Amino acid sequence: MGSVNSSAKETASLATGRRLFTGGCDFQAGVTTLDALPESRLPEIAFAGRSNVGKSSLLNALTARKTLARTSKTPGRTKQINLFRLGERLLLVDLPGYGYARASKRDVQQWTELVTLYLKGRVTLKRVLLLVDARHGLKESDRDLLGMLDVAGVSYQIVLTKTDKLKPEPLAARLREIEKEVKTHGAAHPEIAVTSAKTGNGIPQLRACLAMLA
Ligand SMILES: Nc1nc2c(ncn2[C@@H]2O[C@H](COP(=O)(O)OP(=O)(O)O)[C@@H](O)[C@H]2O)c(=O)[nH]1
Ligand SMILES: [Mg+2]
Repeated sequence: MGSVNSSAKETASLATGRRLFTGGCDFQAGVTTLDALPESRLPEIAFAGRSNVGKSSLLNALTARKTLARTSKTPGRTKQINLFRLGERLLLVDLPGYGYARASKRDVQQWTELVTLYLKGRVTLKRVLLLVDARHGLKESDRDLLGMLDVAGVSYQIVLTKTDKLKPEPLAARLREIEKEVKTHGAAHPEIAVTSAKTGNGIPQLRACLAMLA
C-alpha cells in the first residue's frame, strides 16, 4: 500500500517536472557584468561546471530543446551569464565554465569576480548545480567553487554528466567517492543527480527535483 502511494507520488512529480521543463523556455538575457543582470522575483537555479563538462547539453536535455544553449567543441568560449526563463516559474542561469586549460590569469580573475558577486548577491538563487564529468570526478577548480559556495552559504547539488561513458561499477564507485567528499560540506544537497544528456538517463528525475524549487 505504502509503496503504491509512494510510486504514485513519484509518477506525479515526474509529470510535474516534465510539464515545467518542456512547457516553453525563453532566452531572457546574456550579461557580462553584474549590473546588467535583470532584477527578478523568480526562484533561480544556476548551472556551473568546468568547460566542456556538458552544461549546454544538459540545459538542452532538460528543456527538450536542441539549441537553447549552444554546445561546442571549442571549450572556454562563453564568458557571460545566460538566463533562461521557464514559464513564469523558474529562471535557469548558465554560468560561464571554468577550468579551461588555456585560460589566462586575467580570465580566471574575471570569472571569479563575476561569479563570486553573483553567488553572494543574488537573493533569488535557490540552488547551484555543480556539474561534474562522471569520468573525471571532482577537480581542484570544482573544489574552489565548492569553497566559494560554502562561504556564500548557497546550497548546491552535484550533477554527474556523461554517465553513459561509464560502466555501472565505475559509475557506482565515482558516486561513492563524491558522496564521501561532499558530506564534509554543509551546504551540499545530499542527493547526487546521475545524468546523461546523450541517453536522457536521469533527466526526468532531475526535472522533478528542480520543479520542487519553483
Ligand atoms: N557521451 C556524452 N557526451 C556528452 C554528453 N553531454 C555532453 N557531451 C559532449 O561533451 C562536449 C561538451 O558539451 P557541452 O554541452 O558543449 O559542454 P559545456 O562546455 O559544459 O557547455 C560535446 O562534445 C558534447 O557532445 C553526454 O551526456 N554524453
Ligand atoms: Mg556551454
